[in-house]
Amino acid sequence: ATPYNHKAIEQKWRKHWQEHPVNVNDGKKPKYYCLDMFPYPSGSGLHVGHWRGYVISDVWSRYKLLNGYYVIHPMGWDAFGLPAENYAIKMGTHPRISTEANIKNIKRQINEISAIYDWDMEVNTTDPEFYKWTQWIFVKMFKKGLAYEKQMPINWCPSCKTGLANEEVVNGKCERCGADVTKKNLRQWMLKITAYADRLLADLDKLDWPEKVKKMQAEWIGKSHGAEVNFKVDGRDDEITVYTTRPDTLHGATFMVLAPEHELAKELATDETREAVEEYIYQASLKSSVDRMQDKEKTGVFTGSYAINPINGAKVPIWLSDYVLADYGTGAIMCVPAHDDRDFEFAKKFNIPIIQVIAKDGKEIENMEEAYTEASGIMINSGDWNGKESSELKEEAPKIIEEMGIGKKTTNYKLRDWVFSRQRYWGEPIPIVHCPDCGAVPVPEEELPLTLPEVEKYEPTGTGESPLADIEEWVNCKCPVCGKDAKRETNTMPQWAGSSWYFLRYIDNKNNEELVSREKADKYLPVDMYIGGVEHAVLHLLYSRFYTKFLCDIGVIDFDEPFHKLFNQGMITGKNGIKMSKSKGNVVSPDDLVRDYGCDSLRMYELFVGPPELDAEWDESGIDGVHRFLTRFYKLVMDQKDKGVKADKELLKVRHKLIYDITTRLNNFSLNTVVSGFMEYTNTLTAMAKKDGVDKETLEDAVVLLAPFAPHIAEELWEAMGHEDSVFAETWPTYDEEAMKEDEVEIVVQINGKVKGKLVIAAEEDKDSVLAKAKEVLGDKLNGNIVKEIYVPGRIVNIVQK
Ligand code: ANZ
Ligand code: ZN
Repeated sequence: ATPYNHKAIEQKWRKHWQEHPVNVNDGKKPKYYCLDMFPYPSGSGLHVGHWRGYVISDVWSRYKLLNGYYVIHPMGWDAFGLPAENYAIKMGTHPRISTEANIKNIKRQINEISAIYDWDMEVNTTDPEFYKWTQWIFVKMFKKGLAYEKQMPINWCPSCKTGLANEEVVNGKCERCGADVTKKNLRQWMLKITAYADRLLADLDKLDWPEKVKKMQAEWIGKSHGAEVNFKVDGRDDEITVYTTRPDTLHGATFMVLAPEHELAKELATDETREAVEEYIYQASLKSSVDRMQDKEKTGVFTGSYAINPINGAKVPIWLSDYVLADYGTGAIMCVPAHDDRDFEFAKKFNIPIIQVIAKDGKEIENMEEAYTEASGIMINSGDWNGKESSELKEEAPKIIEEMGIGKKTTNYKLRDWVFSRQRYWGEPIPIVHCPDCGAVPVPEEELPLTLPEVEKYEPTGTGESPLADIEEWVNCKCPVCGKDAKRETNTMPQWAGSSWYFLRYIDNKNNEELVSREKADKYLPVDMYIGGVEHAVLHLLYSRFYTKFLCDIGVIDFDEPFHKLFNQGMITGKNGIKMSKSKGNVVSPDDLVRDYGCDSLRMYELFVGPPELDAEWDESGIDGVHRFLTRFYKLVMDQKDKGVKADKELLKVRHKLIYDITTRLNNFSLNTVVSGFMEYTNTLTAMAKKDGVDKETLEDAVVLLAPFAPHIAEELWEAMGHEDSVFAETWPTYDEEAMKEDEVEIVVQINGKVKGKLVIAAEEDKDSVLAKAKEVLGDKLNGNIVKEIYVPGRIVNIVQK
């Protein structure tokens, strides 16, 4: 037979599959929806790291196909956002044009993967027919009171000249450009995701997701229980309410801290402190919230005023410090330096008394060197509460506080409403009209999409308005309610808007009447498996869950969680674990590898580099080994297929073990060991072929098993074996446990736990017979008094002698 020629084979089948798709909806098969996180069509194209996720999802899709499903496996483009816009600013090319060119190039590259994408389902978030529905969802949210305007200090990137959501600020820097993020007071559109906080938290239980991701989401939502306690300001009418999760420590509160933005911050200053207080408030306004949370030396200023601790009447100083955030809890805290690290550090620095109120063994520590932060121990220095167990008191205290009339039991969330406006050009226009009489009025639904007008300059104005503000004929309009002169909203939506719901659109992407027809949604949704990078563990997934719940609530769909199962693949890095990027010059393009080794080899090598959930360093030399394996496999099947060999017991055993190993490893997503399994079994079968030959049925099963991984070679071999239908019309082989059983096993023979010999026995041999044989093997090494004889079936005999 001719040797393996990947080029000819891959070309042939690619063409064939185009004319005869292997994944068709016959209306009878059950559906399986396997979704990739859709890419941003960047100018630099795909590298081998991008391939990994797409290969994993295609393997999984083809596996489901072979299990009798109609697989929904779509692809599309998340194409609004900053990179295209920044490119437009630099080169003067309209973002639409550069985006279209990038999509064309990436689509060509993606087709090299030979995945079973259904391009009829393609979506593009920048297509007005798509963003019509992104705007429609906004209008629906507005009508339900979930989209609202707010004047607020937001994270501001001075370089991108746009507002950023908290999520887009990483270590105090802009996620996009790396510039230091500051604050700016701007009118913003907000989405009330907090209205869904409880459901977003509780429904995590429904999901078959990695525990790690669920935990990250739960932490982001950050639900905590505690109490609000009211402290009177000494000598004034004012009251300061604090939020605490540790009301049990109330007797230990020796000072208070307010966020510099707190409404009383300035007022509490006295003549002596006023200057310092105002300067401190000003300095804090320049920092981002993320900066403030970070662990660095505490700063603060004494206001000059005192408050009264309501539990014991103690007079405590009121300070300002930027480690207290204005928008969490009440923006004011009671400080218990003995039991909180940050308060301890602050008290040490500013010489504030530290009173221990919880002691591990009931005894006070003489010189505290650090806070005692455990939420268990015996209460001390706490009046009536002395002697109580603190963990119990923690639960009880909110009620006691409520009964005393000094506060109330509360719940808090870290989750904030979502800053949904961007002062940029390349995004969905927010479909709102501002009328001097009617206020903010939504664009009528039947007038959507509100299309993005052409502009001449893409630069953000830097004034906090988007470039759209400069286009008068677009901005000036009539109020949809009263017909008077009005102005359009000029902010656009963030890049997350389209990606929060795109997965609903694929299955009905040409529907002009509805976002998705309910009939189709009921039939084909939700997503069964979602595959993508772990960098989206919090935001994208949280936003998508929020949108899905909202669309469920208004009856568009009938389910409230979008993604049943989630798999996060690890990143492929360059040498030494460095992220692949154009700027580092370590990008490996798949194009050359496909040419030299073939798509099948690259697909399998992408899996072979390591456990798919972990990062892996790219080492090109390994692909040769995978290619050699496919060459051997090809030769094995071609040489043996027509020999008419009958399967003996040994062959049956190998066949069923092969099916078992590949199937279980695949089900566990242990895809790298699937590839090594194929290599090992191919060696075994090649050795058997040299002796008595290999039967056709075993070869056929092996080819079907290989098909999701290396579809072209599998299809070629399948045809060569005389089949007219595609290998993907087959059913995934099943294994027979009986046939897999070993007849004989080798066991270890020990004396007093030390290995002294080996023994081959029948797999089912009984204990007495095995022990007798083991003693024979040991012979005169058995020279003491036997006190115990142990047999671990199929593994070890251990004789204990004295
Ligand atoms: C007294 C206390 C004693 C506290 C103690 C902790 C330990 P989580 O669990 O994250 O909700 N806190 C409240 N509002 C804050 C704000 N705006 N900025 C910074 N810190 C704030 O944390 C709640 C705890 O964080 C609260 O409980 C409060 O400090 C602090 F031994 O109150 B605690
Ligand atoms: Zn009006």
